[in-house]
Amino acid sequence: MVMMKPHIVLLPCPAMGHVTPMLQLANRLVLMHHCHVTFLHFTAEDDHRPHHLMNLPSSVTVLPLPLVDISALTTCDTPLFSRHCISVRETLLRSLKPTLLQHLQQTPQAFITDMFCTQALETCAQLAIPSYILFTTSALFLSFSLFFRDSADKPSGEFLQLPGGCKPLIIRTADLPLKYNLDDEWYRYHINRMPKASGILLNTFEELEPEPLRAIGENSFYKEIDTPPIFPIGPLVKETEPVCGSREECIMNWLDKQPSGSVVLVAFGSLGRLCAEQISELAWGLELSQQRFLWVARAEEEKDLPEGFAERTRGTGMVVDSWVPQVRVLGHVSTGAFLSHCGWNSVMESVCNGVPLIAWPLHADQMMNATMIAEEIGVAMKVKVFGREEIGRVVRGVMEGEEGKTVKERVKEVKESALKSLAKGGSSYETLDSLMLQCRK
Ligand code: BUP
Repeated sequence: MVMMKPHIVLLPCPAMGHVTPMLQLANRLVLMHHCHVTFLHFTAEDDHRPHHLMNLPSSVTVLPLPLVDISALTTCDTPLFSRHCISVRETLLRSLKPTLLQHLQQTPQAFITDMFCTQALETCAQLAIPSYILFTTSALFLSFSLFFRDSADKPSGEFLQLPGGCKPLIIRTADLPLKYNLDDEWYRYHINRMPKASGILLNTFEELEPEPLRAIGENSFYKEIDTPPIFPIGPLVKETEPVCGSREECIMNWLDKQPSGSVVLVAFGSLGRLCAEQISELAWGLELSQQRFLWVARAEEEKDLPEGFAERTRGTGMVVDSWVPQVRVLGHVSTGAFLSHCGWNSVMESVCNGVPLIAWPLHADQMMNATMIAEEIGVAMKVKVFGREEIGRVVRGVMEGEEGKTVKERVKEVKESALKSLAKGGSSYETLDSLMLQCRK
């Protein structure tokens, strides 16, 4: 009997850290789970297919959703995240249903929306399409978000306990987002809408976060607040990445000339910005560590580098302006560690390439990610006190110290379990496969 290919529609939020895992999910659904995929994407110009969509399998249908003008709904005081959320909301309210009605001949078997595009859940209900959410950070952060979704007060005390699986999940209050989760009406809005979905897909895997996953899946607390079933299907990480243009070629050529495992990649994600003092301390810290480095800085940050830094580190360090092919750099034999803000994609990419992390979280989920990967999973060392001595000590510790050896061994083990989980028979592969089987019915 010939089985029909399930048709899955994907909707990523327009931000690099959200589009990347959704693209990877599209690849996996087509290449490994025999699905037909329609990939919606927000665009400023409706006839333009952005560069990052070029690597999708040719069978994927790409549909643009032109972003609507929201100038009448915002003022110059509207925070950036709210502006972003309003623009997504207005576009979805006006364009999603007509776009689906115009382009889809038959009802798809499932619609997977980003965690920050939950307005799509109503459209799916109106069109009788089963809808799922892709949550793009850790299961631990999901459990925290669900637990505190109705709470108005920041918890006091050094630690807080979340309902667990076998044991409670313990979180440091110091690791809560600075702009506390629950102060942010948009974050709370999307988290509160999760029960409307048929399931939540997570960019993590069973072997990496067994306790948080068990907690959300089994603890009665989460059932009582109508948390839908969860599906850990990660890591959703690019397997290859092209080198684009002479600037990137030059970076890769420099890496080719460095000794194996000798370079620390330093990068703070698509949104991370350091202040002048942080730039200066980081530069001094890297010098003190006496390690080779490849530092992704912004043009405006480079002016805050200490005087003479470029001359003193010539040959051993490279500061590059704005962007590197991060996955490719992490996969390069010369890369020995990753000093990172611990955005969840960066964590997953580092782990999948067997590269230990030096954790310097900045905001949002990053503090919780950093503590978990350093203290629970053991693939990172954390910069605990801000300052050049500590940065130098931790960087050197990971690259050369005894503790670094343990972290390096552990990250190789976790890399193996990540690869296993994605292969046929592995936990993430089978979870996604059985979800697709369920969708076919
Ligand atoms: Br910087 C940089 N090249 O030079 P995260 C980042 N990236 O490919 P964020 C590059 O951006 P959220 C660079 O590989 C990763 O896929 C990197 O995502 C890529 O952090 C992505 O790590 C960054 O999740 O997103 O950007 O802060 O706020 O969603 O955590």
